[in-house]
Amino acid sequence: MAPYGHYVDGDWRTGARAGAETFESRSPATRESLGEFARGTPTDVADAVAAAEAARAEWRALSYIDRAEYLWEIYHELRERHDELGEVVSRECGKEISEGRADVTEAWHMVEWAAGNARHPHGDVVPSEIAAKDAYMRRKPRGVVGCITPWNFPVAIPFWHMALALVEGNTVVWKPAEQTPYCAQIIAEMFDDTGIPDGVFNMVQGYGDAGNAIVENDAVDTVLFTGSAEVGHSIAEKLGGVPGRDVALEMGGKNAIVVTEKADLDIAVHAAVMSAFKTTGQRCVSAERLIVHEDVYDAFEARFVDLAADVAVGDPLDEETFMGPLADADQVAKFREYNELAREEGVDVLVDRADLDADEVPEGHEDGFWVGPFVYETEYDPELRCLHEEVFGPHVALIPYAGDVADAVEIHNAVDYGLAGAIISEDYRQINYYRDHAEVGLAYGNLPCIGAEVHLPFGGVKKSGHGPASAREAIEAVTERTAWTLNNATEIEMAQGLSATL
Ligand code: UN1
Repeated sequence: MAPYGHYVDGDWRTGARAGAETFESRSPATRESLGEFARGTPTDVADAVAAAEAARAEWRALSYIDRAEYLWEIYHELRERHDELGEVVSRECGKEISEGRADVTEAWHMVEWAAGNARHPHGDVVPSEIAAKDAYMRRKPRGVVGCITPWNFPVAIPFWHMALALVEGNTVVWKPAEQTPYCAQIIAEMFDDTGIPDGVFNMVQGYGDAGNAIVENDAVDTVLFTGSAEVGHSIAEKLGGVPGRDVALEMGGKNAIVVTEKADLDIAVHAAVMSAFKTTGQRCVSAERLIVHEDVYDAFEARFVDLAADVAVGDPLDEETFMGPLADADQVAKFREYNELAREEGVDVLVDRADLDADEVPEGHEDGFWVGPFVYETEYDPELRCLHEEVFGPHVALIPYAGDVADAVEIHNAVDYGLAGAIISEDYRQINYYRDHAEVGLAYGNLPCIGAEVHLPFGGVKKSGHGPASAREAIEAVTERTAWTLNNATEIEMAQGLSATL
């Protein structure tokens, strides 16, 4: 079978222009192949950007409603094929099946929100300071939006980026993650089926060189990126100061949950397990630090450790599984490296399931990237790298604290990242203190720190982000505004009392 190709200017491109090289998608659970894909080259990206540029005028001339129609078709397809696509997600990126389905749910929620915006367009009308003038802000599409998306939400995150960008009148060039090209292929087929005008939506499969070609192409007006801090910061360096080119970055975190002495421990344990182990710790919002008051520490630790020792690792397609495999060999290597580092830094290891016993690995899945939780206890120490660097796996530190909520929040904030965090407490004063002082873009009270709602701005502060890459405020990244004033009088009257007499 010919390799799957790119979708450029309304055509599937699998021929010579697709480049000679191909790559394979393999399930992280079984290593079975999900298909062979053309590896995009900078030339493919240049063609896609040229197509997107050429399609701009026609697309922006359509009304919001007409543009949204294409997205509504995708919305219905995502809903109709929800379970089938959820299974594809689980097969390709290893998330257990309820999370595979949730990825698709999140995608249709986002499409619904963005397409729904077409019936609820934003705008600002303000009175002019001069009676005979009208003043209002007009939003216009930026032009070509480049989207670079990760493997951990292979269906939802592309729609975070693309749905609003398209409804707002931009054309799109998308480079999906090289780990999940099959999900990307299905999404591109959905766009193709809608009959969206050629060049409005383009997808080039491939690796970092293809992503980089998007970043380096001056005709791409805005780059929306979700992924590692390393890549995100390099994009920021390239585009941060370039006038006329915009960027919204959503990167990692070293997220924490504060469990105070006033916590309901049922909620605390539940929130911690969900936040640390769902998606095998591979959400950018996953918690890797649990900061627990000394008065409840022993009780919390006993319960959390029991669950971590027992949490069901297994076949992602099995409904009983809580944690699927890690995504690839690099993730496994990084996870083990940080576990080793934590040991070297002198932590007290409480659970180490990094090398699963043979009988814990599901039958027929021996080649998968299996790991279980690694949990340790340590006093807070600003020198410990394991407490400050993101691992992106089920690597969890329990950090006891004494004193009041301000002491916990100090530890919570003592990292370069600022994506997500939570407080578990029954005391509203503690909760309010956390709300006001936690240095994160997504803060939760008595909840896990995962599972954001799609209509809320998603993004971090400090080294975690730069402008929300999705939802409400992403409108800033995919549009530009004109302040428009219109004179309705027969004479000119101006602000600042400027004389308009000749
Ligand atoms: C990510 O963590 O990479 O809030 C994205 C959540 C999801 C999105 C997470 N809605 O957990």
